[in-house]
Amino acid sequence: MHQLRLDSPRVSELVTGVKRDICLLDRVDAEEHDELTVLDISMKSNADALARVLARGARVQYFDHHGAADIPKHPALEAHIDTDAEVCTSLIVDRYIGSRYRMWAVVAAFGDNLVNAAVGAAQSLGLDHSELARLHELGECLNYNAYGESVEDLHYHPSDLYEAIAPYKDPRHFIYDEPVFNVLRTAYAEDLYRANEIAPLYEQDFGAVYVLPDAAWSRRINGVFGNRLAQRNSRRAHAVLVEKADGYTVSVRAPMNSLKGALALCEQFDTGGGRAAAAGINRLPRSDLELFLAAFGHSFSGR
Ligand SMILES: [Mn+2]
Repeated sequence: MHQLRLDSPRVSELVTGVKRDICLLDRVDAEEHDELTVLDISMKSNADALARVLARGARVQYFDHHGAADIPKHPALEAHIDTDAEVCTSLIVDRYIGSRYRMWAVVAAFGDNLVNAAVGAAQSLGLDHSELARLHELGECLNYNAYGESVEDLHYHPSDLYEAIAPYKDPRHFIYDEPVFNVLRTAYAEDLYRANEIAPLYEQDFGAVYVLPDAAWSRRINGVFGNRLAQRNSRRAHAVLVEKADGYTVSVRAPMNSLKGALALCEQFDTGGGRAAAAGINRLPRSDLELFLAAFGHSFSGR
């Protein structure tokens, strides 16, 4: 959205939330002639709400990289959907606006753990190694701030974070001029340190499963912790579970060298969804833990 608004500024109402809060269109009370810009939430999860706002006479511009099922044919819907595993929403927007704010697209691609795609997109920018490393770190920090059960778990409300970023055309200036980056970087390092202290619950050559305790830091770090594990061991699949009162939330990362199998695993459970490379289960009952471990083994052992 930052790229789009830099390219064509407009006054709008921002509807956002934590990463798992994906049914954002449900919260939009659209009227005729309203213009909606929808980013990075699956059309599948928002299908009913999308049909509703279109029926009310709103126009919708939709950018996303999640599995879409059926894209409705409607004259007021402009859909930019690309489910390629090496593409994220920021790169779809980059394409749409003619790469005018490529550096921010690179930051976001790093945030989505699409390291190769980010480095590839950065090629034309002529950055040196340390600048690229800084953008990588910024992407991870911004992505890290999206993870939590509710916004209370986060360091910044996502809309406040957007307001902080909004004036900056160049992410390098944001890094040096705003305290946000340092706050997030420090907090991120602390959370990651705690996660790294935890031994896996299940570990095989082909994958490992970790369980983090019921705490705000676990809910913040589990996604990026999963990305870190995936980067450290690219032939392994990883699942990171976070305990909650009645069970677990689950995030699964497919092996980086195949980017496949995460969605197929998670879809076997009622509240599972996501993409082939990175998927999750919103609520895994405690009694289903053994079932999940078995399904994880079946999915990734190659047997
Ligand atoms: Mn995304």
